[in-house]
Amino acid sequence: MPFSLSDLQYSHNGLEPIIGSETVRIHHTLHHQTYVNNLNNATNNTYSNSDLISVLQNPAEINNPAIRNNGGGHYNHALYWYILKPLASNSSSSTPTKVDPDTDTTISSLAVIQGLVSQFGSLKAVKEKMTEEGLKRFGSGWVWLCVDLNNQFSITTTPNQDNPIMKFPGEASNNNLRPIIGIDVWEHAYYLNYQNKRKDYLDEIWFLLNWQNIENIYQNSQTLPDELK
Ligand code: MN3
Repeated sequence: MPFSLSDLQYSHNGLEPIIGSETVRIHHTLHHQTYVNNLNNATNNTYSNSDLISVLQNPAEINNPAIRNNGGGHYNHALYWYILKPLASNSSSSTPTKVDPDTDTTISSLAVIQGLVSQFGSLKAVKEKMTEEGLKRFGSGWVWLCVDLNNQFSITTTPNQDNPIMKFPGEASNNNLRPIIGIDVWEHAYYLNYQNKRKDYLDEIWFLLNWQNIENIYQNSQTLPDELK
């Protein structure tokens, strides 16, 4: 079976009010689907989702711009959908509640939370650094929270649909960075809700993070989100 688009684990309106239904629908069924289709065309339908990491780490494949752009697009978006979730609904109100992860006792025992707090001091400090980096990324790209082989975290950005997994021709190593959070800062990810206000989008998406799924990636020696297995 060639590369394929996985279903979302929530409905198109599941990320409201932070990311609207129309944005999720267009982003998933049109943008992400197009990366998948173009990646299959560029690789003659010879690979499936479980091959994606090895394709991204094969310099001979990444040397082809169609594979670099669409392979990155497929992986990046699969991770993005996986690490987001709907806001918790409040039983006493129909309005979902935004919970500050720094005060959320349901996630405080997760290894990823304890590691981040140990290295950065608080999750707020992680958020501020990711927001700062996301604002510095000129044009389209992604901001990443990665972990290395020594369980050290780092925050970085890449242009277009590149990501820290890719191994480029002539590159000795990709530093073995494994993304555990990827935030899309292309305008198509936020324009309908936030127009030019990328900072507001970066501030708000923090409340949508699915820390249990981020923990799954952090604890797993693999890089692939469950959706791609
Ligand atoms: Mn996108």
